[in-house]
Amino acid sequence: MFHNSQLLFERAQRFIPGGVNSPVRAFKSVGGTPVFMQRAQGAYLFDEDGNHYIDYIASWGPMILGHAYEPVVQAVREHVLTATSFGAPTALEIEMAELIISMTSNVDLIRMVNSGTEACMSAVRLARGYTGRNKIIKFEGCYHGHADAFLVKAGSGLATFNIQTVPGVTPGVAADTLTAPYNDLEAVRELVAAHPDSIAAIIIEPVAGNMGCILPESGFLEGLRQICDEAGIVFILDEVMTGFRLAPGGAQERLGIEADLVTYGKVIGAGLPVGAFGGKKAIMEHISPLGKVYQAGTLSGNPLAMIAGYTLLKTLKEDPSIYSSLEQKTLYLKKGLTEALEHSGVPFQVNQLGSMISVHFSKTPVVDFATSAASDVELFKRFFHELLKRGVYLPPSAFESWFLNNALSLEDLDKTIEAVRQSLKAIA
Ligand code: HOZ
Repeated sequence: MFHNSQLLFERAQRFIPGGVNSPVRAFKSVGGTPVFMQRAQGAYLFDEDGNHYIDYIASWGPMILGHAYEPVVQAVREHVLTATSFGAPTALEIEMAELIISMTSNVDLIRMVNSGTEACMSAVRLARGYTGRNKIIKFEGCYHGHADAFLVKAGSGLATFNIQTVPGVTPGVAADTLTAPYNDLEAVRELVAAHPDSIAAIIIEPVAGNMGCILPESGFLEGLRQICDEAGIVFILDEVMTGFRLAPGGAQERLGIEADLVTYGKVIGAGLPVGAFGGKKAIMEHISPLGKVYQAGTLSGNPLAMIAGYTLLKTLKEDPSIYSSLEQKTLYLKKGLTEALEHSGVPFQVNQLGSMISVHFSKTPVVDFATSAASDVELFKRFFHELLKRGVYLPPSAFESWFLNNALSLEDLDKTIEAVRQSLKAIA
């Protein structure tokens, strides 16, 4: 079934560390051979062995309307003939910035970068430059990309591979990153009290997607907002996963919360490499060339990435019914999953908001990294492989959110639910 993938993986490992260009893809935590993909269309992935899968990763978020969404493909096709990169300003970058700003209530200025990592790294540098302070607070199990400052008690691949401290991150950098459990306001208050006038920023995924999907408890984000206001701390929402996914205005709109700086990635590039950070003018004006906080990039604002992202975002802005459709599909899946899981008798939790959802095999509610890590990861591995065999592609880790795309049909969801039933029977 995976013959060609196996051959490709063997070959890949000769030239690429671990055979992959991003660790979670290696299937190391679920075992087996990573599936090498050949093409994707709508809700489906097609691999190198002629198998196809219903996709619940959506490239880890970007493909919100499904793969090869025709208007994006068309726009990229047209633009590639004009230039692939100028390294000079273009009118399209203004269109993109105007569109993003029109979709958010509190972004006055926005700077395009090439990835979510770059966006978060730059936002933290800006917060430090703006406040003149060094420390940041992040949350255990949250992942803001692989910049040094974030690789402390991080989620995603670090949770997947149980990497507690990362060689290469200097003790000095790590000491400037303070951590608190997700949903624990009191822990944040204590950190702020213990480090007066030293904390530049609090950065958080407003809905965590890198330890499975974890929702903020009522009042948690509002509490952080208040702490930031009281202590002069820059509040950064990492909307790399949630931006333009939970609502046209992201988690800020969906949850009614406003940050000082926001970071974007994934959906903003429609599958091309894009990130962005933006926010209040008074802070953003400290970025070079207006201010001295330096940040730059040869491919930033790349015309192909801009036209892809612009075309997708415009569709999302003009047709908000996409969000209700996505939510209905996700709720339908949630109901089917819940019934199948209840029937199987395994302990489970299904966390969901909008089109983000995940299953933890656990008796106790999953509200932070400790409760996520306490779930039955061995069972998840078997569940993952049984579903893969049945043509359903989940994230190959218990510590990642699933992302639905709007190309999924009710038939796809029914097939998935049936595959879940059969998989649970097989692993019982
Ligand atoms: N950072 C992604 C998971 N949260 C994984 C990216 C990838 O492997 O493509």
